[in-house]
This record gives sequence, structure tokens and C-alpha cells, in this order.
Amino acid sequence: MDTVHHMLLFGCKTPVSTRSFWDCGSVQGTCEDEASIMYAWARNAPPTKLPKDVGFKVGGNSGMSYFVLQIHYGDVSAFRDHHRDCSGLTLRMTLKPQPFIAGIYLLMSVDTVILPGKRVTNADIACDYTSYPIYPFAFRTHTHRLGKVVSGYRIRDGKWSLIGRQSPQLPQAFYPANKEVDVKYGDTIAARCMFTGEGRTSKTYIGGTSDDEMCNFYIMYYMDSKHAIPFLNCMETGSKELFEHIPAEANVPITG
Ligand code: IYT
Ligand code: CU
Ligand code: CU
Repeated sequence: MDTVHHMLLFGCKTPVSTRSFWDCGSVQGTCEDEASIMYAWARNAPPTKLPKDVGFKVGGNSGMSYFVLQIHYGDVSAFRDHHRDCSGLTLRMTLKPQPFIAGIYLLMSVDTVILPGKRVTNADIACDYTSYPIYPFAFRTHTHRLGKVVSGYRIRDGKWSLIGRQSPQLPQAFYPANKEVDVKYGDTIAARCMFTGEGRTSKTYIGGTSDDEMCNFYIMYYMDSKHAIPFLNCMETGSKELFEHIPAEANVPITG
């Protein structure tokens, strides 16, 4: 952690380079096609292991022909002595089909605008879930500097149940999710990012630079491998009526 700030592991069909390593430059020099995030590590964060009998499906006809590991270095002074870098991840691979398949559900806002000086702006995202049951076991939040707290919920029969809630200013790794909350056909999945526009003199939009913002809530889940749906996205703005019932904790910054 004195060398690396964070690492993201992606899976995809075609990496942007066929070299064994390259400089990914600014925003997303990872894959030619759509990259799917599979793992994240960030300094000081506890490692998240896949539960027993759970694996990501890779290779073959899975659409995951390559892993791309993106490493964000922190303080490069560790390399002044020109030693070789040995940062990385260890993956455990098996040819044995696993009973459960791991997947990632990404909720992201595409249209949030944060007004300068405004104390609170909420980015609300929600989608109906109309597939086979998933069992969340880890979650990750991502915003840039203005994000205060990001929370994800399952809504069933009008009742909001917390999947996870975290400050995006803490290491952006995967943290354990509330294990009691499964998601099944007919549920709604919702997330809120609370931002502040304090300290800004112009509007802040969703975008790739550190002066822009993002609102992401990632759910890592497992599901029965016979239905195997490994990656799901939700980019719909949640309705005002729905979010009238969001628990108050979604607007309480995380301290300590
Ligand atoms: C605009 C935005 O919110 N971008 C996010 C989420 C995102 C991830 C992937 C969007 C797309 C992707 O293919 I994978 I389209 C974003 O870029 N998040 C960053 C990483 O790039 C994954 C993050 O750290 O969560
Ligand atoms: Cu980092
Ligand atoms: Cu971002």
C-alpha cells in the first residue's frame, strides 16, 4: 500500500493493447469492447474473498477472454532505487464448474448536475429487477471528490432494505454486503449518492476527469450457475415518488 493506491481488475474480449503492460493514460485505456469490473483493491481495505462454491465465469464462450489489471500508483518514490515492481493480484483458477456464478450489478448516474455552493445534491438511481434471484455479498461505491455517502437498497413491497452504505472517500474497495438481503423478480434495486457543491464555483457534471463527478454503486453477487447472468447495469434516474421513502441514513455522512 505504500506503492499502489488502488487496483481494478477488468474482464473483456479485447484489451486495448496486446502487450503485457502499458500506460493506460487518462480515463479508460483498458478494453476495446466493454470492460466489466471484477475486483477492486484499495489501500488499507480488507480483502473480499468470493464465498465457497462461487466463481466468475471466464474463458471459453463467457465473453471474458482477457483480464486487464489497472494499477494506480501512489507515491512513486518507492521506485527511486529502480527495483522491479511486484504489485498485483493472485487469481485462483479452476476448470471445475462452480455451483454458483459471481456477477456484478452496476448502478450509475448519467445525468447528475451538482450546483456550485449547494449543500446537498442527491443522485438517485433505480431499476426494477426482473430476473432470477441474486445474492449480494459485497458492494463498492465510487464518486470523485464531492461524494459524501453512497447507499444501495432493495425495495420489496414498499420496504427499503440496505444492501450497503459507504463513504466514497474511504478506500474504494469491495466491502461486505448485508447478507440478509437477496434480490428476486419483482424487487426494485435503488441507490443514492449524496454530493455537496460546496467549494465549487461552477456546475459539476458526470464525466471522466477528477473535476467531474461519478455516482456508482456496484453490487457483487452470486447466483445459481444454471441462470448465470454475470453483468447487469442500471442507469435509470429514480423517481421522486419512490425516493420519498428512502431511509434517512442515505443522507447521513459516514464518520470515523
Ligand atoms: C460514467 C461513470 O460513472 N463511469 C464509471 C462506471 C463505469 C464502469 C465501467 C462505466 C462504464 C464501464 O464500462 I467498468 I460505460 C467508472 O468509470 N467507474 C470507475 C472505473 O472506471 C471502473 C470506478 O472506479 O468505479
Ligand atoms: Cu487510487
Ligand atoms: Cu470515476
